[in-house]
Amino acid sequence: MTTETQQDPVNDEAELVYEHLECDLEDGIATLTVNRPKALNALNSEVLDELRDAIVELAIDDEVMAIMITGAGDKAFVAGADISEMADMTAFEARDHSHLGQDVFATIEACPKPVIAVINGYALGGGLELALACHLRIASSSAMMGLPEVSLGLIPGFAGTQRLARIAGPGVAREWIMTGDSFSAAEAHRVGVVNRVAEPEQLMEAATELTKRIVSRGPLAVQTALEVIRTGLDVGQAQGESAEADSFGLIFTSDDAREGMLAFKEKRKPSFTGR
Ligand code: DAK
Repeated sequence: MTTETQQDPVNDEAELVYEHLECDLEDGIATLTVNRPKALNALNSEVLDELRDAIVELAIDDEVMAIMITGAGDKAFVAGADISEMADMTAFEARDHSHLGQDVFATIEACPKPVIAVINGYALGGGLELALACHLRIASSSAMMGLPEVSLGLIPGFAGTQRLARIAGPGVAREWIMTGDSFSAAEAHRVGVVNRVAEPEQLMEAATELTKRIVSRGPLAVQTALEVIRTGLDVGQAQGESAEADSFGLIFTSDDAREGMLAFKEKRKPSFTGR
């Protein structure tokens, strides 16, 4: 493990420092940058461990309202799982590695705060699987995406077979996975793999603007909606609707719901507290 704990001289609080991840916080939005530019930000075990630590930490940080994940440099978001690390794995090691990636990405998907993938270049293999685990995806118009594992004689191992089929439908998933082809951001947008596309020089601004809009809404409502959507996708529509009704009732106990409806009646902007 390369993570160490350092003292933040300003806040006098412990903060995590990572070897392959940068973490910045501005206006309640944490930006996590995967930083291995020499390997086009490929995900090795250390990066995966660091990603999980960072998400767990940010999820419980009261100052953090949302998280954006991107890649260092202007060439790649993440060019995949680290092929050099995987090349010599035994079958058992490969299965453990698959479980590691699946577990880290499940942690991202289950994060109660909105997580937005900012795809600034290649998002291939494990890189696209990382983006698919995020709640929203915004891509640079020059980004290329795909699941090229079959070109290496492999299959996606970090839940890409499952998430791509759920996000874009089984037809798209089968085509992308069986051909191993790379697709443009425009094509990814057309089939629903990414939510939005922005020009490269406007990508961070567009992603921040979208994230700020989400952060301005009732935080409890946003978190609850995320959870209900995830639950419904796991258990099916009937149980999902039951979870929705329960959560709808529960959220009426919140100050935010009272404030939101009162502000509407008083024709003013609501002031949410997340309580
Ligand atoms: N892993 C390791 N290194 C990588 C990498 C990767 N995925 N992608 C790029 N690099 C390294 C290159 O080796 C090169 O390093 P040096 O040779 O300079 O030391 C450096 O990054 C720059 O790359 P290039 O020189 O190749 O740059 P180009 O602009 O020419 O090409 C490229 C960019 C993205 C088209 C090309 O690098 C490329 O094709 N990269 C590989 C993309 C790829 O196939 N990605 C999917 C990886 S497979 C599983 C678990 C997980 C998975 C599968 C199974 N189980 C455990 C069962 C997931 C698999 C994958 O993600």
